[in-house]
Amino acid sequence: MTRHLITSALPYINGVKHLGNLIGSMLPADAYARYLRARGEDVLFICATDEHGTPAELAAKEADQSPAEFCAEAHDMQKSMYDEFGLSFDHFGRTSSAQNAELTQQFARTLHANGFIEERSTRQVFSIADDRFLPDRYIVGTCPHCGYDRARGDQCENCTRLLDPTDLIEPRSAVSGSTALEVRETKHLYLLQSKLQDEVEGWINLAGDAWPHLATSIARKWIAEGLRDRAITRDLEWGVPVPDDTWPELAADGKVFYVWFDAPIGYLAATKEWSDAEPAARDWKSWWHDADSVYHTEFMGKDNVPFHTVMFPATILGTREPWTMVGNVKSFSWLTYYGGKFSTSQHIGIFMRDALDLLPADYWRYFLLANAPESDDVSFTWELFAAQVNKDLADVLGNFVNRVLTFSHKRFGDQLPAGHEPGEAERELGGQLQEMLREYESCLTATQFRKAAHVLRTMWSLGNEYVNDKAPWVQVKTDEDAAALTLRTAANLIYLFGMISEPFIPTTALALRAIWGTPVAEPMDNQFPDEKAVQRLDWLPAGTKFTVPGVLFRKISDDNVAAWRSQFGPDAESCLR
Ligand code: B3M
Ligand code: ZN
Repeated sequence: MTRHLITSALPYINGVKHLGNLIGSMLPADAYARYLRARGEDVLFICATDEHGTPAELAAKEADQSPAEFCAEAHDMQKSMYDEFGLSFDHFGRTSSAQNAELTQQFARTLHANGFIEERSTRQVFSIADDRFLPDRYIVGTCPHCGYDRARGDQCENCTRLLDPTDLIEPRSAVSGSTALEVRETKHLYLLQSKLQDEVEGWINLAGDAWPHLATSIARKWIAEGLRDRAITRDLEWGVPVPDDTWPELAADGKVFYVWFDAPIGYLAATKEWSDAEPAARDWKSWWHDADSVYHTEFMGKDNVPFHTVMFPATILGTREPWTMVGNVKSFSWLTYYGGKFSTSQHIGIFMRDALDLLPADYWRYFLLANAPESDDVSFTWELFAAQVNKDLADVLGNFVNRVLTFSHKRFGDQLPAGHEPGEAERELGGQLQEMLREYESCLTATQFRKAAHVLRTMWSLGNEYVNDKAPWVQVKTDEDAAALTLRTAANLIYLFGMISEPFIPTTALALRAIWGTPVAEPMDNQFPDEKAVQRLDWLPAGTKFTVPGVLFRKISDDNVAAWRSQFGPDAESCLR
C-alpha cells in the first residue's frame, strides 16, 4: 500500500507570519493530510522552521539575542500558533537540529566523493574591524539609484533594485558600522549543477507530468535556462558548519552551508527528529531511503518551486543514493491584500496571530482553502471574507445544524425520533450525496482545494434544501412520523458533515461528531464515510441521544468589517492597485 509523505515548505524562523504564508503551503498540506488519514491511509506529515541564513542572524542581532536563543523562542511561538490553526503535523522540527547538521554534512561529503562539489576562489568583502568576510546583506551603504542610505549589498529595500556590494556608495559593515572594508580572496564550495543538467531534465520530463501546471511550467523554464554551478557555502556564524574532515581549510575559516542547501535536507532531518523521539516505533529511513512505496507530496509557494523541482533534485541525484524524490509538487500563487502585497515591514495585511485573536481558526481555514490561489493570485478583502463566512458557514452549515436540532429537541426530546422508514426522497438525497462525495474525494486526491470546497458547500446546501422541501415544522402538524423521518435523516446529514468537513474545519467537524451520545474517535483516522453508507444515511438510529450545540459560526457584521478595515489597512484604500 502506498504510504503518503507530506511536507509543507519550511517557514523561515524570522518575520511575522501572515495568512499568505498559511495558505501558501501549511494549510493545504494539512487539509490533504487530514483527508488521507480520514481515509485510513498511512500518512506522515512533516514540517519545521527554516532557521539558518543571513536574515535569521540579522533578526537575532536586532532582538539582541544569540541566534540560538532567538530561534528557540521564535520556533516555540510559531509552533503554538500553528497548533491553534489546527495544523496536524506529525512533527514540527527545526533545521538547526543536530540531525540536520549530520545529514547535511553527509550529503555534502557524498556529493564531493561523486565529483559534484568543487572548491573555488572568489573575491569578497572583508571587514577588518569585524575580522570576517561579510555576506552581501551585511554590507550597507547609499543606493546609487535612489540615494536611500541604508541599502543592503544585495538589494535596495527602497527602490527594490538588485545591487552588488561594490555598487554601494560609502559602504560599511552592518555588524559594526565600520567602513574599513576591503576585497579579499576567499574560498567557497560550489555544487556543480551544470554536470547534472541532463539528469535533472530527464527526471522532470518523467516526474513533472504528475505535477500541476504551475509547478511544471516553472521547472521547465529553469531547466531551459540551464543549470549553473552554485556557491553552497556562506560566511556566517549560524548555520551547518562545513565538515573539517573533508574541507579543513574552509572549516577553519568558519564557513557554513548556504541555507537553501540545508533547508530541503531539513525535511529528512525533521523526519529523523520524529523517529529519534521513539526509535522503537518509528523509522525515518523507511520514508526516505529506498522507500518504493512512499509517495511524497510537497506544498509550497511558487517562489520555492525552482528549489524543489530543480536544485534539490539535483542534490539528491548527485548523491547516487536512493533518496525519496518528490511525487507531486503542489504550489501556490500569492494571496494579496486588496490586490497589494502583504508586507511584514509596512504591516499591511493580516498576520496569523491577529487573525486568531479575531476569530477561531475554522473561519480562516475555510475561507482560505475555498479561495486558495491555486492558479492566479487571489485578493483578500474583508468584504469577501465576511460575505463567504456569513453565507457558507453561518447560514448554510451553522443554521442548518441549529434549526434541525432545536426543532427536533422541542418536538421529540433529546433522542432522535423513529417515524417512517426512508422513502423515495431520502433515497434520492442519498444518491445525490454519493455522487458528490465521489467528486469531493477526487478533488481532494488531486489536491484541488477550491473545487473541493465548492463541492463541500454544495453538499451542505443539499441538506438545507432537503429540510426546506420537507418542512418538518409543517409535516409535524399532519404526520408526526414523516417529520420524525425528516429530522432523523437531517441528523444523519449533520453527522456526515462532521466527517467530510474535517479537512477544512476540523474543530467544527469534531463538534458535529460529538453532538451524539456515542464515543468520538479523534483524530479521525479511518472514519471517512464509504459510498454505501452515504446512500443509507443511517449512522445514527432512532433513539440516539443528542445535545443541541450553541451557535457554530457567528455572523460578521458591517461594523466588524469597517473596524477591521481600519485596523489592518493601514487604510485599505491605499492598497488598491
Ligand atoms: N524557508 C522559503 C519560504 O518560506 C523557505 C522554504 C524552505 S523549504 C525547504 O518561502
Ligand atoms: Zn534604491
